Amino acid sequence: MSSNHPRTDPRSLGLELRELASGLAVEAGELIESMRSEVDMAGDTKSSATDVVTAADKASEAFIMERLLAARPDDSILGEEGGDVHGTSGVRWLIDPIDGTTNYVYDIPAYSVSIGAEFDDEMIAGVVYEPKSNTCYEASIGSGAFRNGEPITCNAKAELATALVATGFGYSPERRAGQAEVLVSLLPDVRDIRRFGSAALDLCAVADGRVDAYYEKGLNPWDLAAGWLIATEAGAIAADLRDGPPSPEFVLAGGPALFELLRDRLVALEADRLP
Ligand code: LIP
Repeated sequence: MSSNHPRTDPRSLGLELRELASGLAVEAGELIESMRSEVDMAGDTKSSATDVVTAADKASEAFIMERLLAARPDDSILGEEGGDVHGTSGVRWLIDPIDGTTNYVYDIPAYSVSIGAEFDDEMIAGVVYEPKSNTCYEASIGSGAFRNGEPITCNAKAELATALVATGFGYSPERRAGQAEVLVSLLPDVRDIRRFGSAALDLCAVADGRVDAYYEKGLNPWDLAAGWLIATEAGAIAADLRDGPPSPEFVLAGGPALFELLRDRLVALEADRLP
């Protein structure tokens, strides 16, 4: 990757941005927990009747953006709830103010605040904070992945038959029908499936070995940003099915041996070719 900012060391900048993001993710987590009494089950919806957004999503994103720009006014920011700031520093923040909003609305303890940072288009820092369990996952490029400060590594599983695989489903009925067909074909081949409802936490579960792999089609950049780096810094491979980086087209993450096995199976099922 050729940098537009040659004098900047991504590794040291990553450490600096990780520290900034981890403090903000915890404070944003405290904010959304303080707003629990305001949760409206109906809420507003976005891409479909099941794609909910709450006042807490919006408040969390506004809080994180305000604090990031106060600390680093020349950075760019992309947020799930409309945050869109163009800066000149080469750093771009990707914010999912509540990843797993449906779980937040139903008070199911599997939602997170996800903050990722790119430098010259390369992920260099990521933090995923789960407020219910007060668990903070974080990573910066070349410096490893951590859960509450303890180093984490992915599993080295090398067979499908005993692999515990996480996945998720989109909001459009057409895509969900295709994802269900893939799931029906894959389920007999693996140990079991888990659907936690937060892509960021799915990727962190790969990073600390609580699942062996995770795949999903149709995520947004903010869903992926931080968890992807945390998984790769924990030794996992995270990519699409066609030798490219994770994208809204597809993400598959797992230990190297299992990644190859699952990638071949998902390619055969054309899991990334769904509507
Ligand atoms: C969610 C993702 C999850 C996916 C859900 C939803 P949100 O993000 O984290 O993996 O399966 O459909 O997209 O919308 O809660 O921020």
